[in-house]
Parts: sequence; C-alpha cells; structure tokens
Amino acid sequence: MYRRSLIPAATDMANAATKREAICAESGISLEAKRAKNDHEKGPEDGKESPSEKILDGFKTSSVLSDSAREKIMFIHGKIADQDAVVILEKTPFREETLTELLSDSTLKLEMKNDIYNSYRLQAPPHLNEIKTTVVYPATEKHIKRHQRQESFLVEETGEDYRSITLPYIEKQSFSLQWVYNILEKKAEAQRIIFEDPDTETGFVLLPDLKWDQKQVDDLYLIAISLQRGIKSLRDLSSEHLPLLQNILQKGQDAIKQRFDLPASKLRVYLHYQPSYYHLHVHFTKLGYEAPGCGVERAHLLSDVIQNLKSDPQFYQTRTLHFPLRADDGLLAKFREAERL
Ligand code: M7G
Repeated sequence: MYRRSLIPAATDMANAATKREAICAESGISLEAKRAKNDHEKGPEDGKESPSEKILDGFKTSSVLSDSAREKIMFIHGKIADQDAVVILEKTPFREETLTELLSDSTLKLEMKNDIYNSYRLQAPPHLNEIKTTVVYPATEKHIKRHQRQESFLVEETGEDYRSITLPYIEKQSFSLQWVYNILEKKAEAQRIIFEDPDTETGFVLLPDLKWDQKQVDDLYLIAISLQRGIKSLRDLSSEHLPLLQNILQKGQDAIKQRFDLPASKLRVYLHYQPSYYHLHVHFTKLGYEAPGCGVERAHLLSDVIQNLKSDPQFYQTRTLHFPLRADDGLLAKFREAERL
C-alpha cells in the first residue's frame, strides 16, 4: 500500500508566514533552526530572521552523539560561532506522489547484475533527496547529553519519592519551557496550529511535533499542549483535571479525523512519565508507527489515565510509577544517593 501524502493540504496555505514555513519545510530546515541567535523570546514569524540556509555554514562537528543505520538518523554535537549546537539529520520516508518523478528523473548506476538480480545506486534529483534537519542552538549540556547513547535503568518512584527526590530535582534542573510559551502566545509556530480550544481551564493547542515533517501520515506525530500552566506532569493530575483530559482526547481525536482522515482507532494518545518538558502535553502518534518514547516504560495512554483518575482521584499522587533514566541523568544520581536504586 502506498503512503498517504499530505502535500495537497500544504498547498492550501495562504499567507506569507505560512509560505515562509513551507520554504523551511522544503529546504528540510526545521523552523527551530531559523531562530536568531540567542532569541529565545520570539519565534521566526515575528522577528527579522537569519537566512535559513546559513545557520550550518560555520558548523564545526565535535562528535557524533549517536546514530542508527536502521532509522537513518544521526545526532551530532558541534559548534556554531563557538556555541554548542545539536544537529539531527534524518532521512525521510518515500512519498507516493513523487514516485513517478523519482523513478524516471534519476540516474541509475549499476552495482552488480546476476541472472534476474540487478543492484543499482539511484541518484535522485536533489529536491527528492531531502534530509530533515533539526538544529538546537544554542544547546545546553542537557540537550547534548540526552542524545548520547547511554545505558538506562528502570527507577521505581513512590509518591513519597516524587515529593522528596524528583520534585526538588525537576524544579531546579528541567529544560526551559520557552518554546511552549511561544506556541501558547502565538510567538512561534502559529501557522502550524491544527486545532485550538481557547477555554482557559480545558483548552489546548494541537500542532505537529518537532519530529514530524508532515509529508505523510504514516509517521503522524502531533502534540496537544494545555493552555493551563503549572501542571508539570502526570504526578500533578487529579480528578479535577478530568474535564481537561477528556477534552484533549475527544477534540484532539476529532481534529485529527477531520484534518488527516485518521479515526481514533488509528491513534496512540499518551503522556510521557518522566517527560522532558514539565508543562502538560499529550502525544498523538499513528498506531503502527514506532515513535521514539512510545514504549510501556515511558508512555501512559491518556484513556488509561482518565480511567485511573475516575476510580481514584489521587491515583497519581499515591501510586508507584516506573520509568527509565539514563546512566548520566542527574535524577538517577539523586535516586542512588537516597538509596532507592
Ligand atoms: P516530552 O514527553 O516532554 O519529552 O515531549 P520527549 O522530547 O523526551 O519526548 C515533548 C515533545 O515536544 C517531544 O515529542 C518533542 O519532539 C516536542 N517538541 C520539543 N520542542 C522543543 C518542540 C518545539 O519547539 N516545537 C514543537 N512543535 N514540538 C517540540
């Protein structure tokens, strides 16, 4: 079966900001890369942006943090103008609507022939051979570490462990939420929003995840970000949040059905524990796509979360939760210090 392409939807785009994004997507450069140096406050839609094609010109590679031949992805640490940067290069899936062009307009170089078996190197036209590129710049030590291949350990966290070990740690150490606030305040990615419910209590914004290039639904990945601030993670949820969670599930599914023609039965809707960013958000990925972090040790289905809160309003304050931590994670060191590992 061919992949369903999303390109026609993209051609509906009308205004200038959206066109800018399309150019970005075309060039394979994530909008994140277009942020002006040290400009954490504004997204590229607002300010004068540095030219997208220049950001990697002076990039100096320090090391390959990790890579996967199977997933065709590489995480690279390097410097841009003496500041740390992380570059993620990822080959993207084939698209049905470019197949004819790909097969007819490419050059074939013979590798070997044997009976009915023929092996070639196909040299595709550049626009059919793009690489999704994400640039995190300036990157913190934590951004660099998280992409390094590392052994991980499963941690068992009681409600008390959360309050005495995890909470004090995440209050000091977690990633900046500036990108989340930029989205909520329409300072960044405003043109990418797929659905928005403006209710201050139960509202949320649904948009493509940074990891998704939106070219085909096979690897669909959206995130719903709660408008309410201050809900850090699963641990903060109680029955008072049921209307918010049910709203995200229902309206998120409806919006995806309408926009991408994918029914709820084709979606995996979940929260991470631990998340990387401590502002309530829900992941929507296509069932069958092995999205990073969708394993049982980290993903909690939103429908299960809702049921758990219905049967016990304090479920997530009292239950023991398990999650993996990388060997170099400071939180793991805290669990070790407390002799909980
Ligand atoms: P998480 O569960 O906090 O952590 O999910 P994870 O990154 O370890 O999965 C945060 C989600 O937000 C991830 O799926 C990220 O790919 C996504 N994300 C991160 N950033 C910095 C951005 C961004 O700037 N824009 C968008 N649209 N998504 C982002």
